[in-house]
Amino acid sequence: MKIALAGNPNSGKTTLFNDLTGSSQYVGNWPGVTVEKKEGRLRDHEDVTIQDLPGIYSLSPYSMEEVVARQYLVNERPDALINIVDGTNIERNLYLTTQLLELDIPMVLAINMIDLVKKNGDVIDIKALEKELGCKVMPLSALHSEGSMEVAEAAIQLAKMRPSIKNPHVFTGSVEHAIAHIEESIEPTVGHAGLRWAAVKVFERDERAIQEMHLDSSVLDHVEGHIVDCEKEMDDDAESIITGQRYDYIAKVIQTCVKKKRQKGELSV
Ligand code: GDP
Ligand code: K
Ligand code: MG
Repeated sequence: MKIALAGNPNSGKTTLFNDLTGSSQYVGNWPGVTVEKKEGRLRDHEDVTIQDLPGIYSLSPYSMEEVVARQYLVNERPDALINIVDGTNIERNLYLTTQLLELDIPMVLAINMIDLVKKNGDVIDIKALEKELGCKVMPLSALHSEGSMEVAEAAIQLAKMRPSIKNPHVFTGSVEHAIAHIEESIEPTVGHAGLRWAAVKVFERDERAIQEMHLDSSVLDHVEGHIVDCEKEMDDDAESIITGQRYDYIAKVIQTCVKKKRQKGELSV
């Protein structure tokens, strides 16, 4: 069984990876690029490999790290994902989370640095986050080895049960409408696994991702009509629509699930 570790830089990926694998690590490079590839065996689990992915902020192909991570996730489809986020910086970290959820790979969202979150007096409502995002959410303090094995065990369980991720409605009606049309058009070629991920990429006109889907030009021409309609309605370009709505969605989730202790000097309203 293969479990991949994904997260922003400095979210604690290396700390968690070391905690989970101990000394059973193999370090190399991803094929063709000088991005480090680390793999290890999960402690006390002969049959579970932990695959460390490069630290990334999104699955857009703007850096070699992002390309490596998304090619691995899309093509290899690990049995489960641990998405580690920095709990003290959760709003920024959730951008990647919304993209990972679209892949429909069983996923545990591990809210790391929970020791610091508590020390700051902030409260993250784990259950509310689970409800909003539709995936398993767990607190973690990788540095203190609190919750690491629990997160890994939860990922193993999900890999065995393979529950389908119920994607939250991240986008507005007209965007979801276009995405639904795209899903229908590309499913015969792309298949069911990661269909929503692929549809969003087609909507964004992500050339590299589209190239790898090997879609017929007639399919692309057909969906282009839906994309243009949506852009006209929203008076914005498709890629900006997706990015902007992800941020809006995350802001709403944070408002519901995170209570920040007021800073000194801040007015209560
Ligand atoms: P990576 O870039 O995602 O691999 O992050 P690292 O594992 O290198 O961690 C970044 C920094 O956060 C390091 O200084 C870690 O010691 C620290 N760190 C990681 N996990 C925790 C945690 O649970 N609590 C605290 N307080 N610090 C942590
Ligand atoms: K680091
Ligand atoms: Mg690291």
